[in-house]
Amino acid sequence: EVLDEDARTGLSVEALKKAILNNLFYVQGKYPEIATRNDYYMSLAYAVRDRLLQRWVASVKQYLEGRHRIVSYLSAEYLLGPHLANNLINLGIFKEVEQATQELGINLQWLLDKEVEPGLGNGGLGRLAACYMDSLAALEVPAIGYGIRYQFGIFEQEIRDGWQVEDTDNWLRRGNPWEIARRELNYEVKLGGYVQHYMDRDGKFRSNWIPELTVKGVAYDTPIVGYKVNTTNTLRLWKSEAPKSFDFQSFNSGDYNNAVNQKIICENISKVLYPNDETLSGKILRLQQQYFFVSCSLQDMIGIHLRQGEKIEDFNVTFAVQLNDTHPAIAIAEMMRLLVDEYDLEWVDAWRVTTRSFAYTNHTLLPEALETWDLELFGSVLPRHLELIYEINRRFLDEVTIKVYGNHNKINSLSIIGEGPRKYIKMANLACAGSFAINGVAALHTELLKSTVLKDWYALYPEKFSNKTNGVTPRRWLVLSNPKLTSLISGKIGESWIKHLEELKRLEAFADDPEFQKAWMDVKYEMKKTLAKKILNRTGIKVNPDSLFDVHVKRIHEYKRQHLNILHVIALYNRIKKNPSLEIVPRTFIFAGKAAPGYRMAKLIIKLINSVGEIVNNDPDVMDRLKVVFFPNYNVSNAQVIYPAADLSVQISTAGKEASGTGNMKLSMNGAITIGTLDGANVEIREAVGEENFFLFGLTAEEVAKKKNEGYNPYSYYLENEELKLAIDQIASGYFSHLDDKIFKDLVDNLLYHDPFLVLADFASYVASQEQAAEAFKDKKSWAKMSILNTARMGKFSSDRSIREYCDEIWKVKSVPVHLNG
Ligand code: 26Y
Repeated sequence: EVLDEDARTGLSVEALKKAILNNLFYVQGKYPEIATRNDYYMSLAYAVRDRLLQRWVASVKQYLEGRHRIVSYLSAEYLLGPHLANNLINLGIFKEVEQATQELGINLQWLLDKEVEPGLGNGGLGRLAACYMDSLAALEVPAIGYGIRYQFGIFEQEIRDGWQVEDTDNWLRRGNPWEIARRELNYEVKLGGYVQHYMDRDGKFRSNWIPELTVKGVAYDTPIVGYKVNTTNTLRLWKSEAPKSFDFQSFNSGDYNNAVNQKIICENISKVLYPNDETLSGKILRLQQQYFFVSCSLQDMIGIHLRQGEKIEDFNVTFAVQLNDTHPAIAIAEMMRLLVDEYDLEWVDAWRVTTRSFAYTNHTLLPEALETWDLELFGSVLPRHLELIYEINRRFLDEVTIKVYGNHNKINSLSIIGEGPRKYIKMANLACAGSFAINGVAALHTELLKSTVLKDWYALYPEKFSNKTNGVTPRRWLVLSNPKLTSLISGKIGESWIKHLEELKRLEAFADDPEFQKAWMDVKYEMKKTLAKKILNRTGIKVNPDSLFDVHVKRIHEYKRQHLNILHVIALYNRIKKNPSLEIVPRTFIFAGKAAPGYRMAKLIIKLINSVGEIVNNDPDVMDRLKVVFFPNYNVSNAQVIYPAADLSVQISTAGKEASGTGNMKLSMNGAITIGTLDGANVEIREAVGEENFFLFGLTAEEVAKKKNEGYNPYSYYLENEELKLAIDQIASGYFSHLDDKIFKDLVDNLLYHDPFLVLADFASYVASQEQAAEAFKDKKSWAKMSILNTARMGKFSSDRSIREYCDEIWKVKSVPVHLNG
C-alpha cells in the first residue's frame, strides 16, 4: 500500500500520537509551540476521521456489492450533538486517545469542549433521528440518513433581564472536520413556474414542468460509526447552491445584479433551520426546503438503485424509506413525478412502487402541528406536484367512496385536499395514502392516533398501523454523558449492557446492597457538583449539591407546562414566607429550554421563571432552601451535563399531548425518578420501573378529554385552592416583577379564563405528588434503591430496541456485518 497505514488507521497510543502530530503539521500547518486549542482539536478530529474512513469505505463497498436492502431515513432535522467523544466511544479508543493527548501535554476534555455542536434540529424529533442513526450503525443495518445541511442550526439562546434573546448559530465558522463535501454528487431541483401538457409522437400525454428557478443540491457526507463494529453508515445532508448555468445567462444579458440575486435565492434554501416546533408558519421557504432535500434524496436513491443494474420497478426492493413526520411527505408526490414523468412508468405501476416504498411516523397529536399548505402557495412552488396530488386524491377517493358508502364527513376527513375559505393540502393524509406503514411513537400515542386524528384511516387500513415506542442511545446518554456511572455499572455486570440494554436488569440484584447504594449516590453527588459549577459559571447562581435537583428540561411549550412547575415553586416559597422555620427538603429547580422566537406565551414563561427565581433566590427568609435556575441555551452538550445530575425528572405535560418524550428516558436511565402524568412514554416508563418508583399525578388523557367536553372552568379551581389563588394573585400583582402588574397579564388571563392545558385542574395533584417526592428524598437508602431500579429497568428504552422493531416489522431489513480488507 502507498498509504501510511498505521498513521491513518492504527488504534494504539503511539499511532494516535503520531497521527495527531502529523495532522498538526500537514493539515493545520502548525508545530506544537504555536498550535492553538482549535488546531489540536482539528488534528485529533482528522485523526479520528481517518480511522472512520477505512470502515466507511468498506461498508459502502459491501452494501453495494452484496445488493443489500437499505434503510433510507428522511428527516428535515438531525440534532446530532458533538461528534468527537461519541466517535471515540464507538471506535473503542477513548482511553487510548486520552493517553495519547496526555502524553502530548494536552487535556482531552479541553479539546472535547472545543467542539461546536451541529444543532440541526429543534428538539425531540431531530434528536430521535440522531439516536436512530447511532442504533442503525450499532446493529449493522445498511442505512442512509438524508437531510439538510443548514448553514445555521437552532439559534443560540441567551437570557437578558430574564428574557430569551436569540443569536445565530454559526456552527461552521471554524470548519467541520466530520463532513466530506462530495462536489461531484449533485442534483438539480426545479422550483415554481408552470406545467405544459402535450401529446408526444407516440400519442402519449406528457407534462413538461418549466421552472421559474433551478437549484443545485450538493451532498455533504458525515460518517456514522456503530458501537464497536465496523459498520459506518452515511448521513447525507444537502446544501443548496446556484447551478452553474444560469448566472451566465443573466451575466451575458448584462443583468449582473439579477445574476447575483438569483444565486443568493438558491443559497438561501439550506441557509437556516426553522426554529418552530409543533406550530407551523406556512412559509414558502420551508416548503422549498422540504422539497429540495426530498428531491435530491430520491434522485440519489434512484441513482444508487439503477447503478446496481436493477429495474426502476424494483426500487422498493432496494430501499425502505422512512418519513420522519410529514416534513418529507412531499416525497410521495415527488416519487410519482419521477416515475411517471421522468421514467415513463404507467400511473398504477408508479403508485405500486411508491406505496411499497414509504412508511410514515407521526410525532404529534396537536392539531396546530399537523402540516397543511395553502393550495395556492403550494401550487406556486410545486405546480406539477399539485396536479399529481389532485390525481392521487381523485383515484384514492374513488376507491374509498365505495368503502365508506359515500359518507361525506369521512370522505372530507380522508381527502388530501381540505376545503374551507381557502383550499389546503393535508400532508398527513398524503403520507397515509402513500405509505404501507403508519406508526406512532409510544403506546398511548398510537392508540390516540387510531381513535382520534387518524381514526378514519385506521378504520380503512388497520393493518398499516403499529406502535414503535421511541428509544434513546445508551452510548451517548449513559456511556458518554455519565462515565462514572458507566464504570460503576460495568464493574458489577460487565460491559455487554452497552449493546444489550436489557442486561441492566442485573443491577436489580444490588439495589438493596448498602455499599452499592452508597457508591451509586456518590456518583450522583459528583455529577451534581459538576453541574453546580456549570450553573455558577453560566448564571452566577450558587446551588447546593445536597439539595434535591428537580429538573425540567425540554422545549418551552404550554402543553409541557413549565408554568405548572413554577406555580409549585411559588407555593413552596409562600409556605416558607408564612412559616420561616418550616422544615422542608431543600430544592434546586432547574429549568432549561428554548422557546420558538415567535411564540409569545413560551417567552413569557421563561421570563416568569427568571422573575420568580430572582425573588426566591435572593429572599433571606428562604435561607437557600429553594433555588430556581434557568440554565441558558439548552442543547445536546448541556443536556449531557444536566441529565446525570438530576434527582427528579419532571414530565408533566397535559395527558394526551406529549406524543412520547425522550428526555424522560434519558433522565430515568441516569437514575432520576420521574414525577409525571400518564402521557406519552411516561406510561411505559412507569410500567417498566414499577409504580412504587414513579411519582404519578394528574388527570388521564380520557379525563382531560371528558373535562374539556363538559366545559372546563379553570376559574373555579383558582377560587377553591388557596395556595393556587395566592400564587396567581402574586404573579398578577407584580410581586415577582418589581410591581409591574402588566407584564404577566396575558399569561394569567389565559390561565384563569382559558387554560387550554388544564394547568389549574392538575395543580393540587401535582403539589401533593411533589410532597411525596420530597418525603421519599429524605430516606436516602430508599431513594438510592429507587434510583438504581430506575436505571436497571430502562432496558426497553434503548433506541436499539426501537430500531430492531422497525427493521423486523416495517422495513424487513437485515444486518450486514462489515469486514475490513475483504
Ligand atoms: C411543522 C413544523 C413547524 C414542525 C417542526 C418540528 C413541527 C414539529 C416539529 C418537531 C416535533 C417534535 O420534536 N416532536 C416530538 O417528537 C419526539 C420524538 O418522537 C417525541 O418524543 C415528542 O413527544 C414530540 O413532541
